[in-house]
Amino acid sequence: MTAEHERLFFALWPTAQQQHGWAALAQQLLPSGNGRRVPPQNLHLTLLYLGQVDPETRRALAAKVDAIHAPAFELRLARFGHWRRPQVLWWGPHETPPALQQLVEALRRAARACGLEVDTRPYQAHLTLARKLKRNPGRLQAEVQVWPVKAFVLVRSTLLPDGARYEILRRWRLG
Ligand code: 3AM
Repeated sequence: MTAEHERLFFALWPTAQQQHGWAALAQQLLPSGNGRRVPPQNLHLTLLYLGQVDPETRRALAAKVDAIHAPAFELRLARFGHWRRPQVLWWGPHETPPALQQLVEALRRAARACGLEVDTRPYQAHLTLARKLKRNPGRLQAEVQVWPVKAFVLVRSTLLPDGARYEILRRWRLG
């Protein structure tokens, strides 16, 4: 790895208004002291984590992604989940919309074609609300949020002492 490598991932990025509303909801649902809530500006739904990518691979990947034609879709954030091992509280749909599943598969194929090692596990759509939970938050409920998804983004992640900083590098429209 060289200094030119960047830590990248593809994601669905909510509007600032959605991010603030959802962060406020997480604050209501999760008592302080149980984990670290994701700050509003960092809330996102990961499509594909790429890891460290060099500039040439990034260019080749962007060209492949330019050729993906995928429809817009609606995502219904309807259930909360707690993963014990990564100590994460997440929000997601009951079922992954087929258009989202196909988009993730197309991104995985594009990344693999560029020589990147990608997750082969079944895709599980989730928006992480809090990390490092000390205990199971129990059953949580909120009004279903319908998220009209019209684009996806490529994001650079920089790990800083007080958490991750995310920068959107590119955006692709859906539909
Ligand atoms: O959307 P979530 O929070 O699930 O956990 C990281 C975050 O996912 C994940 O990539 C997303 C954007 O940072 N991530 C970080 N390191 C990872 C790794 N080595 C990873 N996912 C898979 N493998």
